[in-house]
Amino acid sequence: DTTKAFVSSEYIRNRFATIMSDMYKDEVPLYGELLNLVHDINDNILTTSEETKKQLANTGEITRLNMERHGAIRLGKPYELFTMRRLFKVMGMYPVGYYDLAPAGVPVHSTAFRAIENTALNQAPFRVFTSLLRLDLITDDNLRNSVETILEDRQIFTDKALELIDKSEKEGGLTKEDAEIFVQEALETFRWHDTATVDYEMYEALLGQHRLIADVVAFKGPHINHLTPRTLDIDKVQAGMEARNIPPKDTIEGPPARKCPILLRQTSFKALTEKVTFKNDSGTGKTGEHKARFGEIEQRGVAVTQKGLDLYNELLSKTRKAIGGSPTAENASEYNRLLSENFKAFPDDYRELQSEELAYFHYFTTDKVKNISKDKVYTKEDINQLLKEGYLTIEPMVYEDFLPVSAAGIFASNLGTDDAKREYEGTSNQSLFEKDLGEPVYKLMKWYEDMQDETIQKCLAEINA
Ligand code: OOG
Ligand code: NI
Repeated sequence: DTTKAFVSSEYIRNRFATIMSDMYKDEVPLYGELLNLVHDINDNILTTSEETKKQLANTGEITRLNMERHGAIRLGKPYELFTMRRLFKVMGMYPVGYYDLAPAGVPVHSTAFRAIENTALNQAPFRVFTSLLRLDLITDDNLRNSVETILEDRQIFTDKALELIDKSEKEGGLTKEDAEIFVQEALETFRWHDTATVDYEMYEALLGQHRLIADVVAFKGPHINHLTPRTLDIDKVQAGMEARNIPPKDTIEGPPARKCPILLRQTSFKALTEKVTFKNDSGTGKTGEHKARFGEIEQRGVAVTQKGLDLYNELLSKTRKAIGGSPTAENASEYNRLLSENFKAFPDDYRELQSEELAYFHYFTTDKVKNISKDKVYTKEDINQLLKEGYLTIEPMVYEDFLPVSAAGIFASNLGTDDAKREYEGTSNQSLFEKDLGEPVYKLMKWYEDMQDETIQKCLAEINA
């Protein structure tokens, strides 16, 4: 029965990413301009740098570059997180990592939904940074109760989307026809609504607690708050934004510019001020303004090991301490100078990052292995020697995930500076998050470790054959 053939989750994911991007371009035209800028800069780099091109071709990333995108949503209650997990699963996206943003002044904890196989990522790289509001961090009891009541009644998913999630779970996939209905129905959840579900007084009360709380609670659904293309040179995009009248954030989050980029660097354009109509008793509605939606750009570098991440965190917090916390417009250039200075302690050479076990790599055999001496069985212990003698080469493994301090900086720059100064004492609560999610998140480091190991084993098998 050929009519019952299921489409792949990569197909559904790409289809969803495409219609989401189209919707966002329509809703936020500046995002479309940002995409053009990023594509121009990427094309330019690919035509001028053979090395970058070769590296991206070897790891398979070249195919995904221009479709690469992540987005973010903020959810209000456990049911929404639980169901969002099921919705993303239909698209082959799974929760990877746990990010606690409370210490950085944002009352949420988060995960990122994404593909978990390298080939699947290269075919359809779309991912969604997903945060859940932490009601336990709302200090005002009355307000917390109101928030719970408001959220209790809200249903962010359409009936048809829920029906198709069930169907996909029961039957193991969706036909092309169902998949098309599914992505259109799922999209409804991410759409912007210019009418709040609360009256002006409640909106102000929520805002008074935290701008983020107003953004989550006052609306019908978790509107997508940004989409993020990947660039090969974020400094060029930052400079290019001003030239195209796209207002950039003051500083780039993450590590400084390097010869061998590590982890993730991000910047954004400032959130739009949008007209909102509030609910009121007579139904006439009062209008006001809300800031939530923006555009972001990311540049991805090599994934680091736990040792590398510890060093990264140490150098970053040393820099932040020196300027007294998060960078501001006033101290941005001092911050950038200090950051570059401090990061001189982080080796900037792939072979050195490899030998000091600071980063993860894909391993490949070279032509030379044809002539390798076969009088022993090679093991993982021999890897460094094989590299040195030219039997193996490495390519950096791209970091596919997020950084909590950077994420908080992105939140803060689009929420207003007052909120950025706040600190929550609340303890991080991964087990509660996983209970609400309905399953544990995938362990971030293990994912890279396993993938690196896979490429090493493949090389050894080839050499020992
Ligand atoms: C999410 C901010 C985090 C990133 O790229 O680190 C994020 C949000 O503003 O909801 O998207
Ligand atoms: Ni983002």
